[in-house]
Amino acid sequence: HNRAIPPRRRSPMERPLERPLERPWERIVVLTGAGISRESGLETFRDGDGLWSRYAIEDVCTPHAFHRDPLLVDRFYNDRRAELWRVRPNDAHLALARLEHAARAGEWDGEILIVTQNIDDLHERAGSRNVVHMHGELLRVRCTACGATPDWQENCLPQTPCPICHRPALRPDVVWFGEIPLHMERIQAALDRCDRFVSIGTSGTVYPAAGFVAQVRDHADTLDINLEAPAVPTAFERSMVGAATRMVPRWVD
Ligand code: BV8
Repeated sequence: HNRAIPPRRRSPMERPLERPLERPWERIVVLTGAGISRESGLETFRDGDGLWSRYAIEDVCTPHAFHRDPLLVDRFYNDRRAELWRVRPNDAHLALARLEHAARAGEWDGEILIVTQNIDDLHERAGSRNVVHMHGELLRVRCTACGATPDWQENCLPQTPCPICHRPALRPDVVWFGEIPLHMERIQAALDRCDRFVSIGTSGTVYPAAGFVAQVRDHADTLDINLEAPAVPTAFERSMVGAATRMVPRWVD
């Protein structure tokens, strides 16, 4: 049969969600960085007014820093944890949650996994459930004595006792420089099978996250959404330059 060549596979993002897609399953991995939370009021790291303009990485974001001055590090994370009560998800977080909901509701044949470098809970508060925090989470601490990882909403100090073993051995449950990122097997499996890789609000300076696009570009469409145009050509095929709250809903809807 000289069947007509099927139309170019079009992504649900190029087609209104209201029409169910006849195309095969689409797997999307979205990598987010601090830029997606910027318009919610959380600071980024490397922008002019970012965290690294006031703190040195080696003072607050390495295991040695915590060993040398645990109080300084605890206060760095306590301040950022306290910020979470003053902010809420923005239209970019909400658009990604809408996309996941549409997949769960069968409005398009696809699945979306958010791999975030962020330690805030704004994706979850926006309604996303398929979220992996590769650098840990602010709202959890880890006991270096018994290994417990209790949820944690308030301040944590060097003398704060672990709620499980009661020893003063708690640390932020985040991945510092030189430490191994979390959930790497699940992330790698999702990257290996994705059709589309979208990076939102990250400077692409920290590995292994910064290396994901090179791993997928032979088998997935790649898109970078950032407030600024890339300074040098990147490995992304396409980019959308603008604020996440404007660009992400446009991409999703
Ligand atoms: C690892 C967690 C091995 C907690 C963070 C020497 C010794 C040891 C390691 C290394 C070494 N040299 C290199 C390394 C590797 C190192 C690394 O990459 N270093 C860099 C500096 C070169 N990486 C590591 O150590 C990692 N571990 O390699 O272990 C391994 C590897 C693979 C498998 C197994 C083992 C661990 C790194 C994790 C560090 N922890 N944070 C915390 O949050 O405090 S890093 C932190 O910065 C973030 O988590 C994030 O990952 C990183 C980058 O931040 P971004 O999110 O990109 O934010 P940034 O401010 O940089 O950029 C914001 C962007 O948003 C900008 O582009 C801006 O234009 C844009 N933007 C702003 N506003 C908006 C916007 N976009 C859209 N809309 C807006 N409104």
